[in-house]
Amino acid sequence: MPAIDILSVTKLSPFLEPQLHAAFKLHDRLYETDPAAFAKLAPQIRGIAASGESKVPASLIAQLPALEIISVFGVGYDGVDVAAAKARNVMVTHTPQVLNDDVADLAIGLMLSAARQLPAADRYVKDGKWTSGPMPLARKVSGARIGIVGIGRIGQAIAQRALAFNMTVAYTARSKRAELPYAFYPTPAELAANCDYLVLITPGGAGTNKLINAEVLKALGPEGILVNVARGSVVDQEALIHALQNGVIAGAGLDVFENEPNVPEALRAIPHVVLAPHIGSATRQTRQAMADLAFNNLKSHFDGKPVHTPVPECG
Ligand code: 8YV
Repeated sequence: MPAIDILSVTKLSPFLEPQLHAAFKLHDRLYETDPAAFAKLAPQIRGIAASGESKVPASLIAQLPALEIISVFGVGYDGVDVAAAKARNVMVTHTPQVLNDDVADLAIGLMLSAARQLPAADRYVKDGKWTSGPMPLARKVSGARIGIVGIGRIGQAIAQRALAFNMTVAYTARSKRAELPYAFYPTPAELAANCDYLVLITPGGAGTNKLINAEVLKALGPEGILVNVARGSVVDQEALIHALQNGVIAGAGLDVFENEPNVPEALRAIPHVVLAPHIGSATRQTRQAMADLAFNNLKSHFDGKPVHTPVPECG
């Protein structure tokens, strides 16, 4: 059987790349490095390996007449034009479930870090400032109110952890989930007005673009802290910077940004924000599990078997 040509559209995880190399003929971002070679090869490409941050627009799909499957290494697939893929009968898969714990752990970590000012505390000791007096007092987390924007698999994992901190849990989502024991608010602004920590874990894409705007931040208020482990696109970043600079909200813990990996100097200069470089799923254990799932989706497809985790639109 001739080798199956797969195009990667991202720098692949070291857990995934060797598996793909062993099973397929892998072409790494050829359209960027060698457009002429890509034009020649394009008619043969049968699969795409992408990541959660990858862009797979309709224009790329249109250049690949033999494309059968797009395998995303990540739960989020907002960069993939799923409608264009479906119109061509191209399967799209992702890696749900296996990263729930890691992303939920990081959300709690960022909430604690921003509230208790852990990076500043670390610098305080290392810079020898402790001998001149104590640090300013921080903000309590246990017993406070957490508001979760998006109550899917990861949102529920965050809620579970928050319960262990005796927090009151509320959420907003497209619709109320009757089976969940948490208070539902129909809009992010209403949720923000009724919580101390607003945690974002809703999918990216057009439906949630700049969902968290100046109005929502104002509702969160000067004691409120924003945590984003979703997508940078969910927040109006300019409005957030303005809110942080002017005390509209108290602080933030951010793992995702509008134009990664570029983070504006204005945001980096604010002392009461804690920033992370999109590491929600970045543990060895989880990245291995994601790689196995992303690989097995491709393998099963080309073995003529059903894929393991299609995106809901293709399920
Ligand atoms: C990335 C993510 O996919 O799962 C997601 O949606 O954003 C991440 O897990 C990961 O960083 C690989 O690029």
